[in-house]
Amino acid sequence: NGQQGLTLWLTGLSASGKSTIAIALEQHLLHNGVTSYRLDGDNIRFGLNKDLGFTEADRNENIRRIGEVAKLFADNSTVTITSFISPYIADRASSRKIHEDAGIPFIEVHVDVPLDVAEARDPKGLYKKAREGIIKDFTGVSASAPYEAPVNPEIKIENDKVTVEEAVQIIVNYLTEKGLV
Ligand code: GGZ
Repeated sequence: NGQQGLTLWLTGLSASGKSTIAIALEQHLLHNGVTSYRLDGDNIRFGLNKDLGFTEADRNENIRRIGEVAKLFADNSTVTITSFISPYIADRASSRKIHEDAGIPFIEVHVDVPLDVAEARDPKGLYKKAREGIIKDFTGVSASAPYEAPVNPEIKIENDKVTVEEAVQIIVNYLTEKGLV
């Protein structure tokens, strides 16, 4: 495997479409012979990070551990795709730093939709529960849980304006242009 390992760090609100893009991107890469691995809530928050909730401190630790794990996968020549809200600029910057200190590319991908679009989608009814006060500390809804949008991400996908296939193509085009795949 002569592939250069790297991390594609997806960030965005709940229901912005991160997981859908991550799954389609992983499939695309695997079909093209690129070893890829996806880290998401299903394989991290129910395992390694099952001791963590959604306070600011727990999210900081969630993202810290995910950044370290992503770096290990990428260090083993894998195109690693992380799919977490990762709402804090400082935490994403820390993940970037541990990658860049190891000479591993870190590509921040803002999966951007307006809050009202994410809230209208509400596939799991979580926004509704957050508005009702049943879920506390809900990103974008609760004052305690802001989403700090990336200021200068490598890639920004306006995910209320493109299809999944187009989103994948935007990311693949970036990787190709940079000579990373
Ligand atoms: C945000 C929450 C919360 C709260 C449960 N705030 O849309 P989902 O359901 O499938 O994805 C969300 C996921 C967010 O976990 P992350 O590990 O990505 O968050 S972070 O990066 O901020 O640590 C949502 C669900 O968990 N969920 N409670 N209070 N999202």
